Amino acid sequence: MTLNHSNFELLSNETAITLAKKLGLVKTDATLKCREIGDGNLNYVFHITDTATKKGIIIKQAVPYAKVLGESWPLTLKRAAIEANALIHFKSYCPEFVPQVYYSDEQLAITIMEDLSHLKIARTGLIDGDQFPLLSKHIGEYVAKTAFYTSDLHLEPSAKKEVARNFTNPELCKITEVFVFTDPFFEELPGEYEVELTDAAKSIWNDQEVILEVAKLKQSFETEQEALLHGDLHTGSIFASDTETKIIDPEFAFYGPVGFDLGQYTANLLFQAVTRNPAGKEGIFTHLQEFWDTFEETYTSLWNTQNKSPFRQVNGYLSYVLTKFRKDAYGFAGCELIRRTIGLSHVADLNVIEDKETRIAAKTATLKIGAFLIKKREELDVPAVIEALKQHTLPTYSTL
Ligand code: SR1
Ligand code: MG
Repeated sequence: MTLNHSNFELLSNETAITLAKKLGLVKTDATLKCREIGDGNLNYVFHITDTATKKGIIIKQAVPYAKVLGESWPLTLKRAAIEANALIHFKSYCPEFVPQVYYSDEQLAITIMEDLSHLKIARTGLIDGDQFPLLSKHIGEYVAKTAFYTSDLHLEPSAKKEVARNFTNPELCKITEVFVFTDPFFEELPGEYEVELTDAAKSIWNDQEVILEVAKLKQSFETEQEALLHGDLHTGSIFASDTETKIIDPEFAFYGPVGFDLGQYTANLLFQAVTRNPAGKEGIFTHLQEFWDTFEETYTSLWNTQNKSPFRQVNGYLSYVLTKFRKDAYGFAGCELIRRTIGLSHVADLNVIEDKETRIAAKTATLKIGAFLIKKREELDVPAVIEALKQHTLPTYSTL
């Protein structure tokens, strides 16, 4: 469906409040405050709070271009509807890990949802040294449930294809195809990196084994329809506290290979593992192990109790599926480590390191580990990845 942009109007703090009142989502006689708090790459986010009760709501609005790239990169407003539908879909499988959607409007490209400001963005918290003891178990459970319940093992084949059709998301997939799987792997294509990283970047561009494996991973992203993915499951898409976890921002949702969600989360833990001192690294290794253990345990339990496939008890089938997810995931994780280092969209985990020598050493390490994961993905498990991480020590560490 083509949207008619003539009904689109960018909200302001004032019109956001007027809209919330009109929809009955806030009291009309309340004293309300609104702030635009969007710090992501694509959208605006309005946070409205009742100054007396301190209760709030969030209005997220897409604009017809990628905010970070400017109007030169037009982007469908339909992504707002995809995000709202994905939140509703994922919440039906994992109610505790997904925010409540109160209202959405496809023409205005808005989603109005639960205020999560009592939580912290997981990336920020991890950089600050927050432990988030349940975070990775929760994400493991979330990925297992969404991967299983949206797959052919649970949905009737025709129902699954209908869901997949509704989540056809070519423009957002194109961002991933370009920024994650293409540009970072060719010297002549757009990129952004510090000059001191040139040699390390060249060693990726000149490594034909890496480039061939990335071509295979990109093909898998483009062609496999295993399950409905979040599609951008980095630690900036997660709110967390010591007890609670909420996964937000599924505007990149589409039917793709399960390893992509697993790999993005894995890679974003690895940024932390690289930048921390040996003791801090151990905390991240625990997250990594808990994430993978919980994912595999939850997926296995769903397989054993709710799998509708006549092949479910065939010896070796579950193990084949889990092994495929794992191999794909480490490959995708490698691509994410590399694109966030020399591509166009960086991560604070690396960029907050003030000391230049340490920062360059950290970025050199993420490039090397990225290439290692891509090339060795068939042989890896969590202990092998931890061993590889331990070999990268920085000249000075954060205090974490
Ligand atoms: C142009 S958008 C760059 C990145 O921001 C999003 O969060 C996705 O990760 C995308 O690749
Ligand atoms: Mg996002």
